[in-house]
Amino acid sequence: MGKSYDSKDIVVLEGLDAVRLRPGMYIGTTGVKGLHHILWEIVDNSIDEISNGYGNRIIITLHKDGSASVEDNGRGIPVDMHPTLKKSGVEVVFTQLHAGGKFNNDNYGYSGGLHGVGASVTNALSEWTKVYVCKNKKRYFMEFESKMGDNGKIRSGVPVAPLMEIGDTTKTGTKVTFLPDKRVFETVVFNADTISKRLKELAFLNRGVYIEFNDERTNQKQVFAYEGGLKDFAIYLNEGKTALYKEPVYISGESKLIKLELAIQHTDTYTENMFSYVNNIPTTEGGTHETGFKSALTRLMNEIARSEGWLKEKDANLIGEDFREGITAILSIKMRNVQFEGQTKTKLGNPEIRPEVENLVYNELLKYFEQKDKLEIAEIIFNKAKGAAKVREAQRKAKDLARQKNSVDKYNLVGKLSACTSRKAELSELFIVEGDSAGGSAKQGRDRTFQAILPLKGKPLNAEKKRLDQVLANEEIRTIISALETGVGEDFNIDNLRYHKVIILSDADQDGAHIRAILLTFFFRYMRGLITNGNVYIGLPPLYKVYKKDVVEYVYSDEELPEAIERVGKGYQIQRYKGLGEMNPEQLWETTMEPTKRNLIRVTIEDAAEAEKMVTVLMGDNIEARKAYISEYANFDREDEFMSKTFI
Ligand code: TSJ
Repeated sequence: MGKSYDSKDIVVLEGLDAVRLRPGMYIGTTGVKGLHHILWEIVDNSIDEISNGYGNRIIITLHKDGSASVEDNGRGIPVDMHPTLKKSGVEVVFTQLHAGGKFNNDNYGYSGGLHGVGASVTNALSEWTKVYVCKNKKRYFMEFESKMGDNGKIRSGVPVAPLMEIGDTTKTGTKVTFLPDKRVFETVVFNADTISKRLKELAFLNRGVYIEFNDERTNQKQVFAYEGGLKDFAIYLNEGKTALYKEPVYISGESKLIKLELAIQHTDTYTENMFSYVNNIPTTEGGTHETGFKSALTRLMNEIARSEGWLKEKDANLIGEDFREGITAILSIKMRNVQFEGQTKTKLGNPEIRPEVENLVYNELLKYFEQKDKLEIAEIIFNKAKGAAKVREAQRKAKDLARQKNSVDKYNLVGKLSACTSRKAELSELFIVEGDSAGGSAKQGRDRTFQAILPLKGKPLNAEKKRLDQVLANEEIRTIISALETGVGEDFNIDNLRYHKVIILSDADQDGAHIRAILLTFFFRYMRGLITNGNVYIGLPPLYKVYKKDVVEYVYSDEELPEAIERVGKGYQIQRYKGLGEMNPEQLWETTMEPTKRNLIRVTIEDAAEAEKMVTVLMGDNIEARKAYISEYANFDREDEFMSKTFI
């Protein structure tokens, strides 16, 4: 061994020592994940060799002593001397720390060149590494070890001896065995399930590769080999589901920057199963390649649908999600200079890849569907998407309505509705009271345990001839809807009624009658169940108060007035109420709200229909009908015929 060898060696060794000093920098963690990482560093090299077209089999073996072997039938790691480093290719691969060899930044190319990436990291974190190469009709061997140096520090991955020729062979290939260092890892026990799962994935991703997995600890052997590659992957992922077409769609292609493969198969399910890979690494967070694929699929499918007449001119394009309902898609690209982003560094960030993938997928997929009998697959996919679009549209409508209802629920009520304390709907009453001042008296006079008060400011709008959304837009109406909790229109559900008595309390004048009519019209049209179920009442305030000292009688109609005067007797006084607002809270309670004394009229469906007719005429566009109605029913008072005379 010459001096120059030694001095160069020191530089290299310092490099590997850095790996042992900060393993996290190179393998992320020294936990069980890091342990497997150093295995994958080796496996990846074999996969690379094979996906470049050299060899077709890999054998992974876990030995009883805790070591692991990876063997392939590729060309074998170069054994010739590196002209400047004056070392064999094998030694360079295992002792030279690759520049930028940081964790999860596997920037190696996909077609030849930078083999051996990561092998030095595995070597640095192993107690020993043994390398066998079959090449040039010869067998070669080299061994490395990490052992205590004179300075008391461990020297990592030091060659035990230079590469040696140890025999003859007709085969080619590489076999690497390494023992993960107990002084580095928290655990040195490989997990067969983890390895088996990843090997299976690698076998799907690399069509034609034969991967054998031997666990000598348990004497278990598994073989993964898929002639169909990604196609088989899609079929495997869709096992147990009903595929909408038997053969997965499969395309592959190459551009300046990437090599690409894609398999898709739709099932009768509704979720999107997208799996993407860059250089065999899963990109679970997606990235620019996925985006490119999705754009291509959406654009192409819409274009085919138009040219085939599946989408008519008046039809809107379907959206991406429609075409991906029930899809199982596997996208695998190979590229250089990968930039990973995202929370877990599993998202492809390279912006230049998006158009590259989009164009490739668009062109290849177009070619695919142009083949004999393949257009019907496009049609199946389109029909599935059309179903998705229909559901999407229906859901949007339902959501809009729910949102509207929701806003009705939350809107306006603060400070307006004075709720009652009881949650028992059968016992609860809602007074809809005309005017703020009467509303105020009602709030003070009520029995708050079961009586809720909702004052109405102005006239609520005319419910006639208005579409539901316009009706809902009215503040007063929204307040009523939200207070009742039944929903409105198609959503009306009497079971959710919050108050079993809904009592309209308006003045005994024309305006009051009008407000009643409008409210009844609204209930008639949009909450009819409220009326047919007998929950709507008209509250009757007294017309007169006849009194003398401590004798008081309230009179609710002109007919009753003479009898009342007689009962009170000589020296009586009469007060005529013009509106609810003239009564103080106690009087309102006593005359109109107190259940044993008040007069309520239960509104019948005929009453409501009549009210609607009146409102229709009075507030509609037909001026002639309006005039005729007014001249016939000029006097609006409580005797209006839309009210039944049923007192309760
Ligand atoms: F990780 C590793 F480097 F230690 C490793 C590499 C481990 C294993 C199990 C296999 C391999 C490996 C490397 N398999 N095949 C190769 N091939 C090459 O390194 C190679 C062979 C020939 C040529 C050439 O240009 O002739 C180039 C390369 C990179």
